Amino acid sequence: MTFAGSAASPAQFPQDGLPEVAFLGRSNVGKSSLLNALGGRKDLARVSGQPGRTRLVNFFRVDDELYFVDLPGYGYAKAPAAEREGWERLVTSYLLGRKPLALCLFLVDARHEAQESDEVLRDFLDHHGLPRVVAATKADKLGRGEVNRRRQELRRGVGGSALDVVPVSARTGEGIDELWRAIRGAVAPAWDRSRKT
Ligand SMILES: Nc1nc2c(ncn2[C@@H]2O[C@H](COP(=O)(O)OP(=O)(O)OP(=O)(O)O)[C@@H](O)[C@H]2O)c(=O)[nH]1
Ligand SMILES: [Mg+2]
Repeated sequence: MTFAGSAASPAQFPQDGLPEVAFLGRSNVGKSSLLNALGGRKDLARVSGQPGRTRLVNFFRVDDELYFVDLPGYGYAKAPAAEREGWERLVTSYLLGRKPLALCLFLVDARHEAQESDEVLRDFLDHHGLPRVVAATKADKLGRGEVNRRRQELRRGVGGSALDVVPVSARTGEGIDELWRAIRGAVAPAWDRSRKT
C-alpha cells in the first residue's frame, strides 16, 4: 500500500478508475488505524491522539487492485462550524458523485451503542443505495463473549442492509483477514465492470 495523494476538492481525486473502498465513521473511531492494518503498514495513514485531524480526502493505493479512501470523521464537536461544513460538503460530494466507489467501510466502536450520527450515516447510505460492511473497531478492548454479543446488537442496529458486521482490532490484527474477504467479495464485481469499460 502506498500513499497516492490528498484531495481538497473532487478535481484532485485519482483518474485511473480503480475501485475504491471508503472509510467512514466518527472522529477517533479508528479509521486511519484500520486502514494501516488492512494495508499491512504500521503508520502510513496518520493516526492521531487528537480527534478530528484527518481533514482532507486521502487516497492509498493497494497494489493495482483498489484505493482505500480515508475520509474526515464526523461528530467532532470542537471543529469550527464553517470548517465542518466544508468537510461535510466534500464527503457528501465524494459519496454521491464518485463512480469508482465500490464499498463503504462503516466503522463503529465495538464498545459503544451506535450514536445518532451513526444512524444518520446508516440512513444516508441506505437511501442512496451505497453498499457497506460494518467494522466494529477496537475489539481488543472487549472479551470474546462480549464481542459476539456486540456483533449481534450491531447487526440489528447499524447493520441493517450491511453485507456484514466484522469485529476488528488494528492492535491485535483480529478480524483483518475476515474483513479483507468481505472487501474482496464486494469489490470483485466493480473490478469486472471497470475492466469491461
Ligand atoms: N485499543 C485500540 N486502540 C485503537 C485501535 N484503533 C485505533 N485505536 C486508537 O484510537 C485513536 C484514534 O485512532 P485513529 O486511527 O486516528 O482514528 P480516526 O478515526 O482515523 O480519527 P480521525 O482521523 O481523527 O477521525 C488512536 O489513539 C488509536 O491508537 C484498536 O484497534 N485498538
Ligand atoms: Mg484518521
